[in-house]
Amino acid sequence: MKRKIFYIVIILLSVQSNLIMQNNFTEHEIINKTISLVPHERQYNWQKNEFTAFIHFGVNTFTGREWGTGFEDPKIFNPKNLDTDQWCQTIKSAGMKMVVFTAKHHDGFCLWQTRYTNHSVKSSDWKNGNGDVLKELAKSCKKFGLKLGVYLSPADLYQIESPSGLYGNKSEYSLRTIPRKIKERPFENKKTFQFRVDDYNEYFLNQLFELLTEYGEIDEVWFDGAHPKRKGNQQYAYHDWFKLIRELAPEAVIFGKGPDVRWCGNEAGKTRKSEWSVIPVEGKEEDWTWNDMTEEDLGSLNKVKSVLNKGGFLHWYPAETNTSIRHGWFWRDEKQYVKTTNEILDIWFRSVGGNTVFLLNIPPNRDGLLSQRDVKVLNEVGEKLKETFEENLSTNSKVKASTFKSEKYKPQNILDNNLDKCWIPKEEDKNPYIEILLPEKKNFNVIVLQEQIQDYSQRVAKFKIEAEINNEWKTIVEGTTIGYKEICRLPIVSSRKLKLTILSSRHSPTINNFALYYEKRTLDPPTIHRSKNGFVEILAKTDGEIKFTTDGTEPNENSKTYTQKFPFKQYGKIKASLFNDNLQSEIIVKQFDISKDKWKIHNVPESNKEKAINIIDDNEKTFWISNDSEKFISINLGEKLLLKGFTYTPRKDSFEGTIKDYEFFASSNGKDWKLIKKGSFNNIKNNPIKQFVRFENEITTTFIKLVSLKEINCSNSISASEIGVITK
Ligand code: FUL
Repeated sequence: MKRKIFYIVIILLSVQSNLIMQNNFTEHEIINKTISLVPHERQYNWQKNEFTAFIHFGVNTFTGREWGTGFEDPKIFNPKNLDTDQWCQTIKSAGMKMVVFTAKHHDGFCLWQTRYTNHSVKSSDWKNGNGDVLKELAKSCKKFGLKLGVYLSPADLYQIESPSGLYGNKSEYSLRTIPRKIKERPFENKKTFQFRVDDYNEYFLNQLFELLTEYGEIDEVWFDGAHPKRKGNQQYAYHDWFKLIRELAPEAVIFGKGPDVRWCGNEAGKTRKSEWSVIPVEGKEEDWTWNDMTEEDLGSLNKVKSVLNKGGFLHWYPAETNTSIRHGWFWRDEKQYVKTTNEILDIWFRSVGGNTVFLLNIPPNRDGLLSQRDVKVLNEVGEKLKETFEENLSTNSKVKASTFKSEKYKPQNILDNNLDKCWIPKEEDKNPYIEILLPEKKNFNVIVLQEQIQDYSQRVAKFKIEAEINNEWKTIVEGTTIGYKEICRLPIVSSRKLKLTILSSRHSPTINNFALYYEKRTLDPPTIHRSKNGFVEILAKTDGEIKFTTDGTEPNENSKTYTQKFPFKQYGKIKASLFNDNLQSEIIVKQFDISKDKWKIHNVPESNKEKAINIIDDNEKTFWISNDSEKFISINLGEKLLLKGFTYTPRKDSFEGTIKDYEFFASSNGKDWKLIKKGSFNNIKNNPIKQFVRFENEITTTFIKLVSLKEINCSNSISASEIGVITK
C-alpha cells in the first residue's frame, strides 16, 4: 500500500512538473526573448574570423585510415620535412585567420610533448623523439599572424585498447589536483585546480592544461562528438573541462560538444537557406548536452515558439561549416580527390556569406607538408577573394531611408565601414527600406549585407533587393536571414540605384553594412560522366569548346575537342576544360577505375531485387535499398580481375540502409566464397562519402560479395549507391 501511495505521489509530481513546463508566450514575448540574446565577445571575435583552417595530421596520415585503431606504432609517425611555416604561409595567402589543429585524434596519438602518455611524438623517430608539432605550429602561427585552435578528441582508442589505458577503467571519482605534477617537467604556469574526477577525466584535464598554458593564446577548443568505440561507460566531465578552459583561455570558443559554436550539421560543406544564431534548445539549460543539430530549420520563429512553450531555452549558438579540401579528413595519397578552386569558392560564398564561419581542412602529407595541389587551390582562392573584395563599389554613394530612429541610427551608417554603427528605422515603420544612389552606374554581381548582431542580436527574416534598370525597379535578390553576414552572388547587374527592403524582422532591423562588389567569373567547368557501358560524356552548361585529354596532361586550346560520347573502359584520368573566346574554365579531373561494362548483379536479397542494378550503373544519383533478413550484394565481374581493394558509395539522400560494419568476399565461381576483409566504414555517418578499402594483399577474382554486418542505425536494411573495385 505504502508503495502504491509512493508511486501515485511520484506520478502526480511529474504531471505537475510537466504542466509547469507548458508556457504560452505571445509572439511579442517570443520576439523580445530572441532579440535579447547577443554573442559573447569571444563568439563575436570568432565570427569575425570568417575563414579558418583545419589541419588533420597524425598517425592516420601514415596509415591511410580515416579513423585509427589505437594500436598504431608511434614509429610510423615520421614527417621528415615538416614545415609548419609552409602550412601557415599557404593558410595566410588563402585569407584564413586561424588554424585548428588535431593535437589528438580518436586514435589517441598525441602530437605534442605531453607529460601524461608515451603514446606521442616522444616515442616516434621523428627528431629522435624530441619533436613537437604543436610547438612548431604555434611558432609559425605567431610569425604569420594567425590564431590557433586545438582539437582534442574525447574518444581515445589508445586509452581504450592498451592494458593500462585510463579510458573506461572504472576508476573512482575523487578530488584530484590539475595539473598532476611531474617532477622532471614542472609548469611555468603555477595555477592549479581541484576537480572530483576519475582517471580518464584527470588525464584529459591534465592534457588540456598543457595545451592551454604552453602554446600561447588558444582561440578555439574543438570537441568532436564521434566515437569509434566506447568502454566502461566512461563519462566525460564536460563542466570541469569547460571550467578549466574558461580560466586558462577565456578568449577561446568551445566547439561542438560545447556551448559556444555549433556544428553546421554535415561535413560536405552544405549550408542552410536560413541560418539563425539564436537557437531554441529543448529541456533545461543545466541538463543540456550540446547534441548535434542537423535539421534544416533550427531557429525560425515557429520553432522558437514551439520549443519555448515546451519549457526550452534560447542560446546564442552560431554555426561553423567544416569540410575537407580532400576526399576524407586525412591525407591519403595523391590519387585522393582535391576540391577545385571554384568548389572551395562556392562553399566560401555560401558559408561565410550564410552567417557561418568556414573551417576548411587541408591535411598535410607524409612529408609534413601541404601538397602542391592543395597549395595551388588555396593560393587561387586567396587571390580570387582579394581581387573580388578589393573595391567596394558602393563607397561614396548617397543613402536615404524610409525612416530612421534618430541621428545615431542614420542610414549613412551602412556605408561607413564601422560594424558598430547601424541604421535602425523607426519602430512604427512597418515597411522599412533604404535606397542607395551610387556615384555612377556600376556593374556588380556580389552584394554583402550585415546586421549589427553584437548589440542587437539577429533580427532579419526576409528581405529583398531591387535595382533600377531602365527606369524600373527590378527585384534582383529575395533573401531570408542576414545575421553577421549575408553574401548574395548574382548574375551581373548594371545599375546606379538600389533599394533594400526588410520584409520581415524580429523588431526593427539593424543593418550595419551594405556593400557591392564585382567578381570576375571564369567559365563554369564542364562535368564528366561515364555510364555503365564505359562511354564517357562531357557536358558544359554554357557555350564554348570542350577540350580534353586522357593521358594525364593538362588540356589546352590544342587538345582534342569533345564532340561526342567516347569509350573509356580502362583505368585512367580524364581532364577537361571549357574554352570560349579568351576565357578558359578551371580544369576538371575525373579519375576512373575500370568500367562496369561486363558487370552483372549475381545475387541480392529478394526485396527490391529489380532495383539492384543501380549499384553498378556508375551513377551515384541512383541507389538500391532492401529490407530483408539477409543483407548482402554479390556481383559477377564478367571476367577474372586482379583487385587491390573495393569501394562503397552510400546513398546521399538518407542514411537508411547505409552499411557501417562489413565483410567482403571473393569467389571464382559465385558459390565458394573466401573472406577477404572485415571492417568498418569509420566516419560514414558524419561524412557519407565514397569509401575506399584497400586489401592487405591483392586478389584475383570473378565474383565479389559485400555483406552488411551492421547498418548505421542498426536497422534491418541494406543500401548502396555504387560498389566499385580498385585495380591500381
Ligand atoms: C568527425 C571525426 O570523426 C572525423 O575524423 C573528423 O575529425 C571530423 C572533423 O569530425 O566527426
